[in-house]
Amino acid sequence: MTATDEPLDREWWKEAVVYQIYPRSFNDSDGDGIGDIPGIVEKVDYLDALGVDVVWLNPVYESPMADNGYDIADYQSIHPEFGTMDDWETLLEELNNRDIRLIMDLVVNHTSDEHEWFQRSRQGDPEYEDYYYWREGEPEEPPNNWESFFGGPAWSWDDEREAWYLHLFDEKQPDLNWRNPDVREEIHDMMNWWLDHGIDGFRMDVINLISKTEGLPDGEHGGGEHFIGGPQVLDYIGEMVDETVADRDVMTVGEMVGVDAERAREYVAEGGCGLSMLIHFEHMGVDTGHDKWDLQELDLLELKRIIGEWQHTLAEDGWNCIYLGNHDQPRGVSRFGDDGEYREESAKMLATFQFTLQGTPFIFQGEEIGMTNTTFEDPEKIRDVEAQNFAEMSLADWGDDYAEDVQPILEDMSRDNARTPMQWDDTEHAGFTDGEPWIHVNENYDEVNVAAARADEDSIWHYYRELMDLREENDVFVYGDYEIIDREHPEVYAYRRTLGEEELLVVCNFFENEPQIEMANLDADAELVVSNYDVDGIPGDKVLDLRPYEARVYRQ
Ligand code: TEU
Repeated sequence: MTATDEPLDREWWKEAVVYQIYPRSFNDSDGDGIGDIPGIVEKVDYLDALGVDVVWLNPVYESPMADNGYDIADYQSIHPEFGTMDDWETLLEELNNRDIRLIMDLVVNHTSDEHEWFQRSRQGDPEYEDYYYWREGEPEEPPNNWESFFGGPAWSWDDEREAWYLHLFDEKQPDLNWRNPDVREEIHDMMNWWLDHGIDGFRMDVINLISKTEGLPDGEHGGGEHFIGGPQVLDYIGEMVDETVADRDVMTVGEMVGVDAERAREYVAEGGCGLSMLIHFEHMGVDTGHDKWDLQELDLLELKRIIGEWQHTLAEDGWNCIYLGNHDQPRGVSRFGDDGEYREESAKMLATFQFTLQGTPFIFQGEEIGMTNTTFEDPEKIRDVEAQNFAEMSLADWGDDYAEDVQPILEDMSRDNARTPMQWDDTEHAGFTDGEPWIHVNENYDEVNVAAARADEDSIWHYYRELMDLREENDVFVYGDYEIIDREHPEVYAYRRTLGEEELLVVCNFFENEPQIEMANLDADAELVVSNYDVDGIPGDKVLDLRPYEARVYRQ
């Protein structure tokens, strides 16, 4: 149903809603405390009831789990903790039976150091010696000053090969040498193998890091200018697209650090290297200072600036991915909303925001019930390698006190916040496992859980359902143009979406205050299609009085 005569550039993945599953923490079927694929199969009816169209599965491949599966030891097998290839086939089938598609995580900037390629490479096997970045030298002096995303130098010394190898992440995640055509070919083959198994695309981990400046020179700021969007990145991705997905009707989502909207066009716009959309990090910086651990007050005007830039730059061609949280970020409601008194209202406001922007919404598991950040009063609770490194560095290098300096920061920003088990009900361990969960369950599970949310018609869960129905039934939600209203308003984010004659007016109060906003273009008889509060009629002067975290969508 469209209100315009111009043909829309329709794609199924533009109209879809993606649901991200972090398998370790979703549902455990065998009592070992770790979520698994049969556990997900048990919940496909849940996904169907929620109404999502695509599942993005975080890595389930063979892995020593130094970075929870982002360190892959075999791309074409399933880690026994998660199940078997047969289990995976069953999952795909059960999802497809419910018209839900499946995209897999593709992690090819690096492998695990336990991957056979690296094992052979460190032994100097002529076929594999060039699969990674190796540099001769002295064990005391790394080849350059690049820094790992997880802290510390991006190089480790290997005693076996007696040389340095590059790892932009953990030392157990050596970077693949994409200059080597054999590496690229192996990766294309592996991708085609998965595609031939019937998947609907990939989410591509840090895919704009795969090209490094020739000679690996020293850099400023940890060397990022030599590996973020490196010299051959467009060629490598373009070739990969040509060799794998180009003739298939699938979606490709590139995860890219350090990319802005203009640069994004090179990847997702007409004439670019052919990806569907990308996960960028720009709006993840609107509440942080010099680094991710430095949490500050949300800068709403900055959020408007960034979102606006992406909405406009990719409006004509290209496409946005809209997310407020994932397995690498703290919980959206704790970070951008309020996880106390206004948890429900603010979670609904954030959902309204997410579902009314132009782009494909990505829901991270638990968001649909307003799951929150957790507590780390005991350092033993830390599971994530990045958080562990941060805590170690703070305590050892800077002499910080755990309870005073480290704990509050982890509670705001640790990736573990997103990784606590999915809260299914109010039974022990939130119904996630019969065993001991690998990571602690958030204490609020007796109140915040799926069973309670589904039983309550006013819940966040039902609100998500409503938004998904609206998006499905009204093209303007998906394809409408975006235009900001009252850009300088410090508390309210309001905008208009238009498609032909159809128009939506969206108003989101991002704070606990009770601000006013004048909506001059709001018709007296506009229809309120969704809101997180009961709303009276439209006042004659068009000045709306908003309550804490209030969100409204009008159609006219
Ligand atoms: O994340 C990329 C990435 O840049 C993050 O590591 C980010 O720097 C960090 O999480 C901010 O806290 C991807 C995966 O999503 C992440 O889980 C992996 O750890 C990482 O790549 C390495 O594969």
